[in-house]
Amino acid sequence: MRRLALPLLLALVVQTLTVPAAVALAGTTKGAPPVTPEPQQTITRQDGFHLGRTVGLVHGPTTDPDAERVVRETLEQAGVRTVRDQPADVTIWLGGSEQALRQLNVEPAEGLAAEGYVLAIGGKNVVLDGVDTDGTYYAARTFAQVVQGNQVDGVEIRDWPTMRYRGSIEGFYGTPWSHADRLDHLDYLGAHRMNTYEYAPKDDPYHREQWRDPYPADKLAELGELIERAQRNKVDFTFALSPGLSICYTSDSDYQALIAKFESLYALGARAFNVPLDDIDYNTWHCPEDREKYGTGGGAAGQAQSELLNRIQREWVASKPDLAPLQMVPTEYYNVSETPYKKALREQLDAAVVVHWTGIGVVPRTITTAQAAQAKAVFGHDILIWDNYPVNDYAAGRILLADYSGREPGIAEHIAGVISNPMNQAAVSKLALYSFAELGWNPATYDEQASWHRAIAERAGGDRKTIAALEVFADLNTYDSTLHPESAPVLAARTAEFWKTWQAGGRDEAIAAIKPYFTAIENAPAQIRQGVKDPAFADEAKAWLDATVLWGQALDRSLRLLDEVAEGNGAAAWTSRQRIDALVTQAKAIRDTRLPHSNTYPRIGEGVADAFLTEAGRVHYQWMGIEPGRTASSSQGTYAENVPDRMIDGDESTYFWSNGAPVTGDEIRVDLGAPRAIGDIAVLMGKSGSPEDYIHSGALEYSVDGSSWTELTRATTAEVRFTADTTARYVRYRALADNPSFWLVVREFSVQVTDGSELVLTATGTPAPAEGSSLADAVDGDVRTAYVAATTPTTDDALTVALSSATAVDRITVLQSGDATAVGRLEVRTSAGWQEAGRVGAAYSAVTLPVTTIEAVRISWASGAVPPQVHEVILHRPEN
Ligand code: LTM
Repeated sequence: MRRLALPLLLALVVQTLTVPAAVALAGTTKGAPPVTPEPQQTITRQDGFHLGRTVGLVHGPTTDPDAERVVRETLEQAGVRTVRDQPADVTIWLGGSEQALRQLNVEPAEGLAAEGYVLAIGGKNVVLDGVDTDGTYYAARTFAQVVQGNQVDGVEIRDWPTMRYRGSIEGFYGTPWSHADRLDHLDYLGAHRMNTYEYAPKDDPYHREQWRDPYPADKLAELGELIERAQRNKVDFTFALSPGLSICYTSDSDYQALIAKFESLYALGARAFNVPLDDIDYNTWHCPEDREKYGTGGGAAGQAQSELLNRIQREWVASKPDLAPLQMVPTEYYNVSETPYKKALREQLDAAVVVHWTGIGVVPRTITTAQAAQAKAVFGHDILIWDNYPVNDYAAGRILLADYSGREPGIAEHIAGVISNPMNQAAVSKLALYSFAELGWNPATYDEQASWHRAIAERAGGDRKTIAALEVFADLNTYDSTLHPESAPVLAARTAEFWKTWQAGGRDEAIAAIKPYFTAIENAPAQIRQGVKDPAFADEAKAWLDATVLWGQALDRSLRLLDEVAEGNGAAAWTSRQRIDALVTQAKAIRDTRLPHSNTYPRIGEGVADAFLTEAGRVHYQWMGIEPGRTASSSQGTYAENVPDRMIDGDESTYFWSNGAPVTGDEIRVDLGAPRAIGDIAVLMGKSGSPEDYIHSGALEYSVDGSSWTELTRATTAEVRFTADTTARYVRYRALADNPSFWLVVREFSVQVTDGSELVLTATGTPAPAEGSSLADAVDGDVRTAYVAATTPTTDDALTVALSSATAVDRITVLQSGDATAVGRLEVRTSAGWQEAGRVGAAYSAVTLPVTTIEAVRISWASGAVPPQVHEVILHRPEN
């Protein structure tokens, strides 16, 4: 650590590197937001002052026009009306002043790392002393953060970045950012002392598919504007060109096309360049000359790539003294295993070239110091971490608002920097980018949770209510399957507590405890729309905010449903149930405008909010007498719409599809709803097109209680069949090893019930169902689906429900749509024939009868004005 000059007679507090800035400046910057990223060294002084209305601004050796702009804006906001270009009562020394520093007894920035600076405030002087012009700019940025009103507190900040590269790479698939998004993003980077923006949107055709084609004039003009904005923010605009889908490495004309494209950006002012070769098949050549020259395999690909990159570096980059070292993204960017490909890069790629690496796994949960050291060793080049957080192109329907976690600060010893691959939503990505800035600048003090809270506070402009709303909203948008494998952890803890209290009989207490949180969910979007200063945040998050209101309302209504069930008010409960289903349907109809999210609905607390509604629905079902039917689940997330229920729909053309490769312990499960005697089991995995998508080593197991399990068999095949002779409620197939990169498809997971305890209802009758509905919907144990008749009934029409075995029943409930209720006579068939039991004619019709063993139920419709819409015919068994 550098020796600090301590001003005599001033009471100083020297902060250690581990003390957060909020504390470091406490006592002198009351209520001020912390300086971010946290400076390396901060010493508070007692000689703060008011800036007043007039200040002098004097330029020193590392003065900088962008720093001056920031300082002038800051002064204007502080109420300074006149800025003179000579010393005044209060003087700003921009770019250093030996004399002013000496007066303050502060050492200059000289000797600090590149981009470092000293900001000294005291005795009516503000000295912004950059080690270079970038440093002066960062001093100005820090100055902007420490001014409160017209007041500045005395402080000496000595600061420098730990990592060379800090910022972002727009490197995702799907809808690229707009021009306005990018301009705003560059301002954000500059304000947070991040110095890198890499332009690499996979779906800009001129970046990848049509890499040889020059940009049209309008696109080039936009790129020029971006470069200019980047320069104003001290950000290195890094232009990336991805030729790997079609390049012929031995072709001079392809090399010239690449250089011509780079030259067109150089002419606009770009001074950093990257050649990403990720997500290509390096076993495929695009011209016979390459195969002839290089042969086959990873080593051949590494040699071909190295030769291309070396020529760019040596002939083009080296000929232009103002260019940064060339960057590349290797085809093997996601691991550190020794391979012929990496060996070729290590031994043949020019030493100046910087290599990107994503950590182990494309979206790794953690990046450790040891892994970073391995990456450096195996690639043999400077490593720049392309960190796939908070990118959401692989998680359609999700925005990722959790903390930036799992990166060990010690990685800084082995890598040149960390840049974020952000979301398709630029403004929403700032939540995570805030923490990238902190980790890159000062990893020693990086605290992922504290940083996340500060990021939230920044988005909320410090407003308490908006902070609270953002935290509730962020909790519903945490799950990304890797860094954050848990969905909505706060809501999950609260709902778990709810059911614990509920099951212990504390119903009112349980409802009272959770209701305010459900209300907070419903109200959070309005508060966010009003309180988040950046309007782009609410615009981009619109689909998720709209959906959150609806999920909040559904959760709230589910509490009313539970109340109504507890009171035995079946009609009111059915109304609530329909309302909840309508809210969820509405939430699932929402679409974002960007790809890939426009293909699916916004996920809100998935697996937690919906599970609460399902559980409340079960309580309702149980009360009505609907026996818990089968359900299917998976420990993995779902790819697109291929939900686990598709494993048990009896249709082999539909399937569950996981959103990643199963790892040891991952499972698929069928819950029969109650313990039953079971026989034939079949787990049919894989499908044509992805035949390898199955658990390559698994165990078939059953359980009565869901906690202790017994193994039935093990398998390594895509189709697993076994005949059991036991009693079970749950059957699962569990991975015994990590899958070799293949995901999981399950076409069907069937479990035969052999003891007839599963009562099967079969519906027949007229009027015929309308398109899209079926008679079976009236008896499928799911009140959300309905048999909707195509026509109005005549007196000859009836809905008949046959039971798989004669069963004792004491109540029959018929649920119809609240919008259209048909009238009919309810009859039951016993061994003695048909007899009338009552009438249906309302949305909720419950007919109680003496315990009667019945074989079938019939609703004989009266001729009427509306086609019947029967959501469910429910037979209540007395033993339930
Ligand atoms: O990560 C890299 C180097 N390449 C791609 C990215 O373009 C993509 O955004 C992420 C996340 O899906 N995964 C990749 O493999």
